[in-house]
Amino acid sequence: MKKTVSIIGVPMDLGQGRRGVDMGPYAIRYASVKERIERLGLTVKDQGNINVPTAETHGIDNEKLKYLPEVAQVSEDLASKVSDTMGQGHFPIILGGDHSISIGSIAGVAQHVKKLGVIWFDAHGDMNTEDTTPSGNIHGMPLATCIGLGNEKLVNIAGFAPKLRPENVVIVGARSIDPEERQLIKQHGITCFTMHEIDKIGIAKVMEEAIRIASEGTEGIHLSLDLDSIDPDMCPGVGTPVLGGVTYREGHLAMEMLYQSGKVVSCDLVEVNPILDEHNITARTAVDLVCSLLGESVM
Ligand code: 4U7
Ligand code: MN
Ligand code: MN
Ligand code: MN
Repeated sequence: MKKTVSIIGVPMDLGQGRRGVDMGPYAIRYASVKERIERLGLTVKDQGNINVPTAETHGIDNEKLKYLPEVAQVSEDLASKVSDTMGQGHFPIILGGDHSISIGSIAGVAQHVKKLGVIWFDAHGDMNTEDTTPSGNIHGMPLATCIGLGNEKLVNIAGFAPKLRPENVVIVGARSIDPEERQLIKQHGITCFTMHEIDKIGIAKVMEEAIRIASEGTEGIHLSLDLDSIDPDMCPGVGTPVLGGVTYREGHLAMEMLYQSGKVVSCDLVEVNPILDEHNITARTAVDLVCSLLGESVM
């Protein structure tokens, strides 16, 4: 595990329809993310926030790709910031903001880790494109974008594509996948462990497999943690909650196993919306989970 962690906030809400997720980075900081990680003996540098345009000052030109120019600009800025911190040998933790920010964060990480595996913890597939999206919201498209599908401007962020090979991508916790996403997941050979597999074979076996697949022929793993993967009892403050999610303990065991793998190089914490939350419990759960990812509860 690297000894220095860089925190990068992205107050992004242009990738989805519900206001408030732009305050996610502040909610996670308020939950003492820096102090908690420092207690693990790591050095933490808060790099501040990436500038994100205000929704009210921009119109929507394309109903199938809402705020495309703005999301693309933020993605470019975030990619270079993440790439800088990777270049300094840091472990970046990117605080969202909606999940569209992973387009930029993964573009930054993949410049340094040429063969990158990804574990995508999410209730959703995030595998829509402009041709399949039911909402036009870009936060439903980042995983498709990273494997090279969909709008060219998004696919080519940071000047190269694709960022990921689908054979090293694993979705965990899914329980709300659109019909066309399901087809794309199958067609491109992405592994998807839904809640069905977690219920049936248990989170330990699922994570063992997930880590194996994301590790095969790769130099590192990026964890993209959408807090709506966790059950709404512990994570009610998300824009698109779905019942029947990963429990608090299952989430922790997954993070601990990722820590033990020694393969994780970076992570996103996304979709925390303090306006929809109850006493900041979603941000607090996010901080608890990231501390487990960094080794808090493994002796
Ligand atoms: B999240 C959805 F239609 N699939 O594309 C869409 F159900 O980053 C939801 O995982 C996307 O929170 C959820 O809009 C995106 C919808
Ligand atoms: Mn504009
Ligand atoms: Mn997501
Ligand atoms: Mn989701």
